[in-house]
Amino acid sequence: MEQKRTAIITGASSGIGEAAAIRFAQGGWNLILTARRIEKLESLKAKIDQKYQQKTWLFQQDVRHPDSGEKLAAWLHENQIKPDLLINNAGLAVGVSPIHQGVADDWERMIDTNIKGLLYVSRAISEIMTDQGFGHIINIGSIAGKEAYPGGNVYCATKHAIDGLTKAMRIDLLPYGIRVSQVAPGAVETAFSLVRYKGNQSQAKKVYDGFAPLNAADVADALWFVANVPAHVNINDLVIMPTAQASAVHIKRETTT
Ligand code: NDP
Ligand code: 8X3
Repeated sequence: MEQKRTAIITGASSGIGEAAAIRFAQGGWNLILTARRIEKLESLKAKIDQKYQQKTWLFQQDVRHPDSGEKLAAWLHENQIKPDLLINNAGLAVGVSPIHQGVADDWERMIDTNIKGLLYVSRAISEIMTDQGFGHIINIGSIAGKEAYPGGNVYCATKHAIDGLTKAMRIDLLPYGIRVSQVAPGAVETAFSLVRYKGNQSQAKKVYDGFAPLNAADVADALWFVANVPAHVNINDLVIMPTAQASAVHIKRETTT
């Protein structure tokens, strides 16, 4: 019988991470799901366990802690789990202030989560992958990592960092046969905008007004594709956009008057 493959998905308690967990469970992969909100992960696991036969483990972590990656690696080691795939998905935008009115705490949350958190987890898991001699890392970038837009400043900078890091990680891990990919979505309707607008529902809702954004399952399907191409193929970079969005700022909205 073919060995089931195992994916680690960070930020699996909501949105794209949650949808990816469901997509990979449906495809028969074992899962290690991480996030800060363990109760959300528990209800997702209950939903997955009811429907699918694979194994799901939960690991509570705040990726901002410098030892977040090492703790996860130690847990994998204790449980003798060899990860085939790491999806670096945990991330957020906070605030839309222009640079001259920026809020240092917002900047720190984004830099600490999106850049440093991804580094801490990747450092530890890529070392496991180089030791075991196989693995694949998919970083969730963004259209914000390809372009800049008004009020996007630090969030865009963090996603540009992921764009650059993905290329650099691919070079460092080339000798070990470890694949490194980026999936970079445009507008996806999740809790993302609610977090960005600090809980303001009406501002968050406006982001998706008048057009059909991506949903989290669309991105999960793209992740599934990137993870399941033949072993000699690597998708370096997959930009996925709503049909109604041509760039970070060009969105075709239907107006209701
Ligand atoms: P959600 O807000 O729905 O999900 C974000 C996830 O990240 C949650 O599971 C959250 O879990 C986790 N997370 C946030 N901070 C931390 C932390 N410090 N430690 C661990 N986990 C954390 O948004 P999305 O699903 O949309 O976002 C997922 C990724 O996709 C992000 O990297 C985002 O930048 C990216 N993206 C989103 C787009 C969009 O339009 N929605 C477009 C392009 C990229 P918890 O709070 O439980 O810790
Ligand atoms: C999220 C998409 O356009 O808000 O990364 O930056 S956008």
